[in-house]
Amino acid sequence: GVEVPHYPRDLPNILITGTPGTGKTTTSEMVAEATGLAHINVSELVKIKSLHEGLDTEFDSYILDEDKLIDEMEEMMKPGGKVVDFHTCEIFPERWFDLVIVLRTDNGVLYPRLEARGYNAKKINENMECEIMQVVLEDARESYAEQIVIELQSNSIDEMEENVSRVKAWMDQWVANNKK
Ligand code: DAT
Repeated sequence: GVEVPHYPRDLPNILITGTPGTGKTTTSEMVAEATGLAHINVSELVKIKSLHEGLDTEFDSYILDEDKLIDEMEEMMKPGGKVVDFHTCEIFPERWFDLVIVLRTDNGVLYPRLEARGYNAKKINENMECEIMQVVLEDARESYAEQIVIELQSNSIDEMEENVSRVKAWMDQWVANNKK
């Protein structure tokens, strides 16, 4: 059969995804702090490296150049040890990730977070609908092995701290299981 290239990793790669405002960046920074993994904020990377085809003025967001983004990230992902933060999960190669966290936030909590960001009404509505329809969770379940996709509630600071502890515990276990 065809041999699929596989790059063994000394450390895992974790994807933290979810609708904008669910707490990906804050949680990822805390996970990086707690575990020593390197945080890759994909939205920032897209902006800094111009991995886009300009601005979608209607939604006030960048039109992603997926091929450029994947090329840019491939070498970073190979050795492992990354916590990747992005609102879209189905564009990445499945083999990159050992754990996929989908953050979830209740409507009444998410709405004011999006408002506080100064998003326009169209962008708020788009993101609220995304969360209500569980778009990211369903995309994650379609794109990755069932057992690596974990849904976590992110409504409060307590929940966020609990989520960070869970990811840290998961990582310690991964490292113990993968010791050479
Ligand atoms: P994202 O990266 O998913 O867009 P963020 O980390 O920038 O989200 O968080 C958006 C805002 O909401 C920010 O002001 C921090 C706050 N926040 C996020 N998760 C939270 C939580 N679980 N409890 C309280 N506040 C939270």
